[in-house]
Amino acid sequence: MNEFTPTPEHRFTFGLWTVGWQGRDPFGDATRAPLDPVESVHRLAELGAYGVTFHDDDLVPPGSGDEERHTAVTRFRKALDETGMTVPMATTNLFTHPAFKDGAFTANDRDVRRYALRKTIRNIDLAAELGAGVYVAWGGREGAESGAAKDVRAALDRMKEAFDLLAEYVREQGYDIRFAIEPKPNEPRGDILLPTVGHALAFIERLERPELFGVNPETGHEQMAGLNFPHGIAQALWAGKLFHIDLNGQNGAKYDQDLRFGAGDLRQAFWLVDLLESSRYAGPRHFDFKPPRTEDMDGVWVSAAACMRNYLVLKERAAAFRADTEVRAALHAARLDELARPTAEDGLHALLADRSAYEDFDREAAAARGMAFERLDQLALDHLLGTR
Ligand code: 3MF
Ligand code: MG
Ligand code: MG
Repeated sequence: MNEFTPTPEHRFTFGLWTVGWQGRDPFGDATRAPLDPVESVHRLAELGAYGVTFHDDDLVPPGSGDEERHTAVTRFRKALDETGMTVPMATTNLFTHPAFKDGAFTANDRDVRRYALRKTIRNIDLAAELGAGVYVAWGGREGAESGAAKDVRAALDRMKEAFDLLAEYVREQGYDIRFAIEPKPNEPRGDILLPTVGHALAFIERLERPELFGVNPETGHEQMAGLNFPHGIAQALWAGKLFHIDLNGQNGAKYDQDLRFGAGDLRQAFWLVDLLESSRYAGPRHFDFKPPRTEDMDGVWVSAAACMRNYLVLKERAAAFRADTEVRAALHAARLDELARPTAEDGLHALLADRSAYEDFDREAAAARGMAFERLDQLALDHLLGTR
């Protein structure tokens, strides 16, 4: 046992659909057998996880009758009780069944939209029963492949209507649940609505109860759009909207790779952990990854353990970076402390009267000042590589 050994205090959680992914992709069949959620709970607990999350259909196979549903939930609860594992988040599968081919909350077909809401509400009841505080909504099928097929403004009206109804339901039931919207730019739809963290944050402000809504950003989803994930997370934190997070790995702008955390863009992973830890983000560190279909079950557990280990290694590296006296001097030289200072704490009138701010401002001297960022970034790289 050392500082890289995960324990429940680290609050690492996994979707049942991650380790349970059978490896079915658009070009190939499953390479692994189905995994019993009860086994996932036990194995993840042994590895040091804090909890699991699930879509309704991950726990209760679609088409189950009341009795099967009861059995599935009872077995799952027993596994949670035996291991002490928690369920901090749950979500709805609104993408697998062909009925959702044109979306769920924004499907052109009204009956599909009403079904999607009822399916979601049914699982919110279960989420509340299991003590989940966050309910995630990923609108994977909300989108289009062609221009006239979707009236985007009408679809956003329907999306708002759906979330307002869900908020009303949660309030009426007295559940202590908040919603986290998960953005993604594309896949499985050609273009998905609310494609980035920024779009989702703007949308939330149009809802009737914005305080009940935040975001669940995923590493690979922002990086698929070529965006800087730590920057998106920083803005979500700044807005008080980081309700949950999906950690994984992605190599640039291509299909959603869902690699284990630490694979893919390692430098962004380093800055992300630095940000989550220094901002004292208190939510679970949730992994939404897919063990590659090349792996047998041993490989699946190696991959899950590696997500947690890589987080802890990066946490140690980021702490070493922040504690290094040379780094502190480099941060000062790069004038980060100056950025933290308000631009005009003396007020608008003092700014207007300040000749040094304009008339006497030495523009050439400012232009000639180096920012010393390269030294700072090399210190970070040395810490990340373990050479400092
Ligand atoms: C797809 C995803 C989803 C969501 C999940 C809600 C299947 O790219 O990321 O995983 O995370 O539906 O949590
Ligand atoms: Mg994904
Ligand atoms: Mg996700």
